[in-house]
Amino acid sequence: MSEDVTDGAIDELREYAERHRETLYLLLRGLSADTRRHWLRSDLWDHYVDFLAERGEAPADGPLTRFVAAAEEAVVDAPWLGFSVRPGVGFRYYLRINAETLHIDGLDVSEFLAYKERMVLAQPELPWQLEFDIAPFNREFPRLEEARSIGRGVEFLNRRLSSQLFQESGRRAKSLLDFLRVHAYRGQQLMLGEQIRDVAALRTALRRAERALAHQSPDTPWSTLAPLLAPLGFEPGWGRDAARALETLRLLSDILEAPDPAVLERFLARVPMIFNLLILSPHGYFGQANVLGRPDTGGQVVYILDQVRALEREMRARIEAQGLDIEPNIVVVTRLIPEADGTTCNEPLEPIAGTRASRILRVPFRNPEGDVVPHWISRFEVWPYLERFAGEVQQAVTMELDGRPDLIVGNYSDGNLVASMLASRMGVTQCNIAHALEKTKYLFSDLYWRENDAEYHFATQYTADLIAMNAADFIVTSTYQEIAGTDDSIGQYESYESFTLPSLYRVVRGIDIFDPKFNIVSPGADADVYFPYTDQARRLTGLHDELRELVFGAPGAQARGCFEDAGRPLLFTMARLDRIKNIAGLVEWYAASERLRGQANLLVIAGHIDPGASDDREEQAQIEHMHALFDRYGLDGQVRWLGMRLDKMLAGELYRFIADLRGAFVQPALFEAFGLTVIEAMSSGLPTFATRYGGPLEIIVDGVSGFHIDPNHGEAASDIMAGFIERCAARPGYWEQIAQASLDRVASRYTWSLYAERMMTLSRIYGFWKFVTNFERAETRRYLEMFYGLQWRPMAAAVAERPQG
Ligand code: UDP
Ligand code: LCN
Repeated sequence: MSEDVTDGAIDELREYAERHRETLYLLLRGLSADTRRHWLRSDLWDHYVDFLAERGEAPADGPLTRFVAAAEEAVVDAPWLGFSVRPGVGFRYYLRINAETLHIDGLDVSEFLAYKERMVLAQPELPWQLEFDIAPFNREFPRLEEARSIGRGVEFLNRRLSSQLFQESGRRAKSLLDFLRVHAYRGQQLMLGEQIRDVAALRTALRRAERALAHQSPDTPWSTLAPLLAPLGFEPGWGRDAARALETLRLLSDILEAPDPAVLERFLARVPMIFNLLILSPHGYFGQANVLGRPDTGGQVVYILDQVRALEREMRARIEAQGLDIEPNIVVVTRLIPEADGTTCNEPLEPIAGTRASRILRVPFRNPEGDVVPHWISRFEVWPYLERFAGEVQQAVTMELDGRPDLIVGNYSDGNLVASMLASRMGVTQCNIAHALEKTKYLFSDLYWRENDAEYHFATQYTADLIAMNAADFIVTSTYQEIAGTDDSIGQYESYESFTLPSLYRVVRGIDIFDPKFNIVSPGADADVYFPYTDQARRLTGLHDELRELVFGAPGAQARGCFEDAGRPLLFTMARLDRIKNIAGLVEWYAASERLRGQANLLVIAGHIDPGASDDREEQAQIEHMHALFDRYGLDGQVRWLGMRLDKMLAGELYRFIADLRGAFVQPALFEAFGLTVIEAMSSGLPTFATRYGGPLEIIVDGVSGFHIDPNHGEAASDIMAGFIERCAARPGYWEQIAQASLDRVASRYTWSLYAERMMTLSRIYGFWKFVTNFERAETRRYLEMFYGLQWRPMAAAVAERPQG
C-alpha cells in the first residue's frame, strides 16, 4: 500500500482516538483482557459487535468500524496491540496501539512479525532473526499498479515494454532481430538467417519479401516460396502458405513501424519456438488408471493429463500453420515407484492416451546410498529426494528429448522446485503451476510450524515455494483469488508476501502479487468425457444399468446406506476423503437439517467404507467419522455412501445421470484451490453448490450459474440447498435455467482449448521478453541459490519419513 494511503488511515484512527478515547480504550481493554493473544478477522469483528451490543449500539460507518472491519490480525503484547490491516485486495499496513495511552504508531512488516514471534516463542525480546526479502531485487522491474490488473501480467508487459522496443538507440530492436535469428530445430535454422545483420537490413528484406509474395496465389505452399525467400534471409517458420507467410511478415513490419502490444502478441504467438515441453509432477501416484482418489493424487493428475492433450493439439496446430513438419514432443516426468500397488507407476515410460507422442517418463527417487526408494511417499515427505532426482531427470530428459526442452512447467511445490533447478541449469524458461499452496489450507501452519513439523514439514515446503515462485519466469494460476484473494480473504500467493516461521526466518517480502509474472489461465474439463446431459447422441446409455445399481442398489462391501424413497431429488458429492474436502461436514449438515433431509437424498462417493482399506491416516480418521455420523443420525435410509473410485467415463455419465434425475452437485470443502469436480458437474449441466472459499467463488456466479455455500455455516448451506429444491418443485423450468447458465459459464471461460491457446502464447511472450530485456534476474538467482543451499538443503535433509498406517 502506498505510504500516503497508510498514513492517511493511521491519521484517521489517531483523530478518532482523540475524540473517542473511552470507546477505543474499552474496546482494546476487552481484547487485552481476553485469554487469546492472537485474534483473526472474524473474531475481532465478533468481539467488536458484542462490545457495541453491550452498549446498545451496532456497527455504524466510521473510522473505528472501518478499522476493525479491515483488521485481519491482532497480536496482544501488553500494553501494545499490533495489528495487520488489509482494507482490500492488494493493500496491507501494520500499526500498533497502546491499550493504556492509546498512542498509535505505524509498524513495518518486520516489527509486526516480531510481535507474532514473541507470542509464539513466549520470549520478551528475540535475538537477530534472518529475513528473506526479495524486494530489492525487483526494484528495476516493471510492476503492475492496479489490483484489478493482477493476473494479467503478459498484457501489462506487452503494453509497457513494446513502447520501449525501439528506445535506447534501437538496442532492443536489435535484440528482436537477434531473437528471430536464434530459433532452430535440430540443425534447421528457422525464421531469419545470418545474412540479415541489422534492423535496416531486416526492413529492406521484409519489403522485398512482401513484394515477392504479393504475386503468389494465397495457397502457394512454403516449399514453393522457400527458393524465393531464402536468398532474402527468410528461413522456414513464417507460414505454411503464401497467405499465412505474408500475414506474418506484415505483422513484423508493423511492429518495426510502430510497436503495438496487440500486434506484438499476434506475431509472437506465431514464432515457432516450442517443440519440446517438459512437465514435472514428481510425487506419486501419477498414472492414467487406478490412481485417482489416492491420498495425494487428485485433480493435479487430471489437470496435467488433460493439459498435455490440449497442448499437444495446440502445439501441432501452430507448428503446421507455420509450415513446419515437426512433431511436438511432450514429456511428463514423475517418480518411478517400484511397489506400484496395481498402478503403472513402476513403468519407466508410458504413452499418454489421446495423444500422438506424449508420454510419462518415470525416474526413481534414490536414498543417499543410491538405492531406489521402492514405496510410495507422501507429498509432505518427498523433500530429501528432490535434488538427486533433478540430476537424474536432467540426464533422462536430455536423452528422451534428444536435447533440452523449450519450456519447463512445474506442478505443486515439489515439481516447481525441481523445475527451478532444471530451468536454471539448462537455461530454459520456467513456468510454475501451484494447484494448491498448502499455506492457506492449514491455518497457522507457518506460525506454529514446529508443532506440526514431524507430520507435515510445512517449513520445508514453504521454503521450497519461496525459492520456486521467485525463480519462475511466469506463474499460471487457475483463478484471480489464487493470487490476490478477495476483499475479505487472503490469496494463496499473497500469503507468501510476508509471514514468519518463528526462530527459523522471517519473510519481509516473499513474493509480489503485483509482479507481471502472474497470469490467470484457468483449466477446463475433458470435453470428450464431461459434456451436457442434453447431448443425447453422445450419451453412454450402455452404462445406465450399472449406474442405476450404483445409485439405487443395496448396501454392500463398498456401499453403506440405500435410499428408502428413491423418488426424491438427489444431492451428489464426490471427492477424496480428506478433512479439507469436508465431506463428513456435508453429511452432518444434511443429517441435522430437517428441511433438507425431509425432501432430498444424498449420494456420496469418497474414500473407502472399510478403514482397513486405507493406508492414509487422515483418510482413516474421516472414514471412522463418516460411520459415526451414519450411526448417530440414523442415515442409512437417506444417505448412500460409495467407497470406491469410478473410472472417468463412468463418472462422466454419472453426473449426467444425476442431471436426468434433476439432482444437484455439492462441493462443501473448507477450502478448494480450484475445484475440477465443480467444472465437471457444471459442464454436464448439473446445478452446483460449492464452497465460497477458493476457486468456486470465482467459477460460479452465485444464484445465476450455481450457488455459493459457506462451509462454516452448515445450517445456512442446507437452507440454500433446500430452498433450491423447493423452488424447482414450485417453478417449472428453474432447474433447467440454472443448468443452462452453468453450461454457458463453463463454455465461455473454463475450457482446455482456451487454456492451451493462452498457455502457448504466454510461453512465447515470456521467452521473448526474457531474451530481449535480459530478464534473467541473475542477482535474484544468486540470492535464491544461497537461500537454497544454506536454508532449504539442511531442512530437507532432516525430513524423516513417518511410517504410514
Ligand atoms: N475424482 C475421481 N474419483 C474420486 C475422487 C475424485 O475420479 O473418487 C476425480 C474428479 O473427477 C476430479 C479430480 O479427481 O477430476 C479431483 O479434482 P479436484 O480439483 O476437484 O480436487 P483435488 O482432488 O485435486 O483436490
Ligand atoms: C489441486 C486442488 O486442490 C484442486 O482445487 C485443483 O482443482 C486441482 O489441484 C487442479 O489444479
